[in-house]
Amino acid sequence: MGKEYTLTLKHFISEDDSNKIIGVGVGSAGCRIASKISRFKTGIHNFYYLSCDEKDLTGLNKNEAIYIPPLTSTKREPALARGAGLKHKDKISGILKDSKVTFIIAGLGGAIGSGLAPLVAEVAKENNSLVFGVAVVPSNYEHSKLFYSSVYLRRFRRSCDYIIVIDNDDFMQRMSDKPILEVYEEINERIAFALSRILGAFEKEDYYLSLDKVISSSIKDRFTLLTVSDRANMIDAVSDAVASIYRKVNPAETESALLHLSGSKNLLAGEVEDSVKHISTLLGDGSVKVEYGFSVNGYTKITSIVLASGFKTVRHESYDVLESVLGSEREIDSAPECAVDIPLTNIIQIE
Ligand SMILES: Nc1nc2c(ncn2[C@@H]2O[C@H](COP(=O)(O)OP(=O)(O)OP(=O)(O)O)[C@@H](O)[C@H]2O)c(=O)[nH]1
Ligand SMILES: [Mg+2]
Repeated sequence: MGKEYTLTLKHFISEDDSNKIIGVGVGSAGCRIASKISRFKTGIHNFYYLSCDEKDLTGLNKNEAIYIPPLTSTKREPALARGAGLKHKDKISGILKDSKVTFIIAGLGGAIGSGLAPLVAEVAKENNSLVFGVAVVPSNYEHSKLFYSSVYLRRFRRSCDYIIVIDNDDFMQRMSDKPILEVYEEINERIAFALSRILGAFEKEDYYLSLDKVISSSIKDRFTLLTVSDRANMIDAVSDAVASIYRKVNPAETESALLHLSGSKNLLAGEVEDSVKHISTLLGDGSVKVEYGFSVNGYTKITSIVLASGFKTVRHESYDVLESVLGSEREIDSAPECAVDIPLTNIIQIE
């Protein structure tokens, strides 16, 4: 394993550039989650919201809401959303021109997030930004979404420097008896809270992780998973967050892990130490370095947030049957397909 050279935030950003960390929510889920994250202190300075659906942008500040008119009002497909994005690439480029680090948040499996998020990542990279993709993948029961989410998870990963996967199923199981919109609202709050703690908890008494640590512990071209669990007992909360990792990847591939614990003022030093040891025995080959942080909240339960990196594949990639048949080396069309509306005036009909 042994990384010879570790990248840190300083490689991408100087102190003067510290307002150039940008968050972009794409599509319905992406916009909702990004808007929740914007209410926490995270070190992300500006948020933008991008969609082909005006409903996703209602109530947002005009300068932050970027409407990408759809190519057609009747069909919803990722390729059409990508085509619409390409037509308005200047709008996307405009918001990203000074970005040094870009977080792109999208739910995959629908049309807009799947089609536009990889394009936004490509544009951010063209502007020399370091790009984190935050991909929320659909629950198992959403059969109609799984194929696209699988295809576009791979596309999104290729377009980003780092990709963080969050599984709706981790949260759904615990909230199955509530109305779906309330469930999403609550999941979004949990995701925003988890990301804010991982990126830096900013209260005086907190012992924090940071974007710097996220960068130095993330493995390029590998998947990173974010899992969250709330339990009365710290070890249970950690075990539960790790169990979510086991359900999605081969845990032996873990190369690094960040652990954040949040609970009442009485987090015990011994329990924190046991949790860190526990996680290092459950993930990787026993030599994984676990960095940790903790924060205090008014909540009686303990929240355990784990960011683990190094996975060659995640379960959600396997819903793409073509990939399973052809293998990862071969693709039917390696270019990202997209629909464009160019008038074909120069084509002469041959009798
Ligand atoms: N966590 C969370 N997941 C959501 C939410 N809304 C939708 N999802 C998930 O994200 C996936 C993509 O859904 P949307 O974001 O609604 O899709 P879209 O990108 O807006 O594309 P369209 O289908 O064309 O509207 C879905 O399969 C759901 O699993 C949300 O508010 N929170
Ligand atoms: Mg939508």
